[in-house]
Amino acid sequence: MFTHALLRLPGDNFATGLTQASEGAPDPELALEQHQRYCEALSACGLSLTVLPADLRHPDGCFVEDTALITERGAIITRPGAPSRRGEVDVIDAALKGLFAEIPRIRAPGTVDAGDVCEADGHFLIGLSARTNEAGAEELAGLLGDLGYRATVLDIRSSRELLHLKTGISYLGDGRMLATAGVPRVPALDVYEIVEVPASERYAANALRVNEHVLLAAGYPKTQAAIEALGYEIIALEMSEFRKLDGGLSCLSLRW
Ligand code: CIR
Repeated sequence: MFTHALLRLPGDNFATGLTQASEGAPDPELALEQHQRYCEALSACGLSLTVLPADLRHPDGCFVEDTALITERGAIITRPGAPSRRGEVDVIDAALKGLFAEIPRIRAPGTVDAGDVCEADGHFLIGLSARTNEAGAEELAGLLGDLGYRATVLDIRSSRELLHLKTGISYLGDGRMLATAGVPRVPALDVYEIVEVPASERYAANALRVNEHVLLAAGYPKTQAAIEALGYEIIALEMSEFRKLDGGLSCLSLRW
């Protein structure tokens, strides 16, 4: 059960964030509106929110999920793979201090974007990607091991369309994993009931189970129907401006 979330507002220079998408520049005002709806959805799920102000030094700063991994047993500060995003961690570290006991950090040369980390009931799947390197994945697996968790590393570097592991999979709970065809079907995934996201809707694979609801990007009817058929209640959210910067729905918050 989640009770809290930490978020950061997108700033006026949001459109200068990193992207490989070719969908045009995002509109910062519309991004702010969509962020507001996202905050309302988390509140409707029962979470208390801390919303940090935008920081113009970090146009990607609203994608807070990449900067820390929060588990029931402790938090870990990452070392983002993109050099322009490294400084984002300091304000997140400061915001989490006092809430979690000792907060270790991933150290150089390791890099980890926590968008590459998918937790499924205490088992952590860590994607090796263009952002998360082997040293980072190993260090993270060790830190999770210290907390008593199991971690498995999956290499997604050949799946070019996946920025992060969670671009392609999301754990719905109850043994169910939402997944696109682009994700390598490694043995570690065999234990889950796979809920397929068609290639035409692959952006919808980054969904977020929050307590009794599933937050899903709006405009992906097949994925929405497949999740609803399993009995979940969906809150559909417009994500167009974040999608233009390769940002998924989960990356806009840290939850605990
Ligand atoms: C980036 O390229 O780092 C940002 N524009 C998007 C990060 C999205 N993060 C995520 O999906 N976890």
